[in-house]
Amino acid sequence: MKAMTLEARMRSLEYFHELRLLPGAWAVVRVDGRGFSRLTATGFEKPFDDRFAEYMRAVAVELLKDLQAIYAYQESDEVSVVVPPTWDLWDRELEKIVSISAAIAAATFTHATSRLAHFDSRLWMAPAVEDVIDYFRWRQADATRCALNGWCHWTLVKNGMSPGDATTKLHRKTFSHKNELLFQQGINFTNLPAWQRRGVGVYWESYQKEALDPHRNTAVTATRRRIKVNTELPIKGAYETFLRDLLLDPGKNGIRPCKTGSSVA
Ligand SMILES: Nc1nc2c(ncn2[C@@H]2O[C@H](COP(=O)(O)OP(=O)(O)OP(=O)(O)O)[C@@H](O)[C@H]2O)c(=O)[nH]1
Ligand SMILES: [Mg+2]
Repeated sequence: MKAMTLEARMRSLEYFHELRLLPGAWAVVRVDGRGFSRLTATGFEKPFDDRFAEYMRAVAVELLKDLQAIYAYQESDEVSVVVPPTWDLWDRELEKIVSISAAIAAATFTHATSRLAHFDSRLWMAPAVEDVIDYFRWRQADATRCALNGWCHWTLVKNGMSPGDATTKLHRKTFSHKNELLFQQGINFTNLPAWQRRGVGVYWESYQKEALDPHRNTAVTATRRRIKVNTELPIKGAYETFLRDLLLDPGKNGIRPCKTGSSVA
């Protein structure tokens, strides 16, 4: 049998390079800060820090643009970005998607903070848009759960309890128990900023802009699009409707995935 060329043999050992997103599947890529418990231990407010949130939103914006995605959702140290079944960037190669998304997140966060940050990245796939809606309902529920837990934990610690004792006190406690605990400390969970409890959505929106028609020298109204960073996301049925509209008809009102480098007015 004829020996493989060195080129063919080496290429064949790039074993996972053939893996691609399944045809016709929706895909979500989720990046998550690596060891961010340590990274955020000093220099950031607990449980929530406005600057940290800004940096993570910058990560979401970059991923939305670069991956030509429909929607990016950020909570805590993670960002989920959804691409439609027709998406064909990088020939749908799995290795490209996870490595480049992690690199974009790490570069954006590091550039914003001057702290060396790494992200991991993973892929989720499903055949139906309703699965994608469930995915984002799942992440939003996680945001709410983590926000309540974080607020309880750090309120107890700020009031003198050791972190270990605070963890023990909160272990296996119900949602309403934790709400009540916070309330007794003078904090009404439902009055805390929506972005902390619900996470943040990033997507394209259209808007009308006054412009000058240089040929006729008259004022005209042009439709432009820009990135919307929504810190007041709806919840439950309203969030599902919002997502369904966005996912099924991203072209409506000019909201559509953007080619990298195209103009953002
Ligand atoms: N101080 C502060 N910490 C935050 C903020 N947002 C997220 N974090 C922290 O980021 C961490 C995210 O949790 P994880 O992703 O589970 O923990 P991790 O240390 O990053 O671990 P791996 O992801 O497994 O590498 C938690 O410790 C959060 O408290 C914030 O606004 N302020
Ligand atoms: Mg993390």
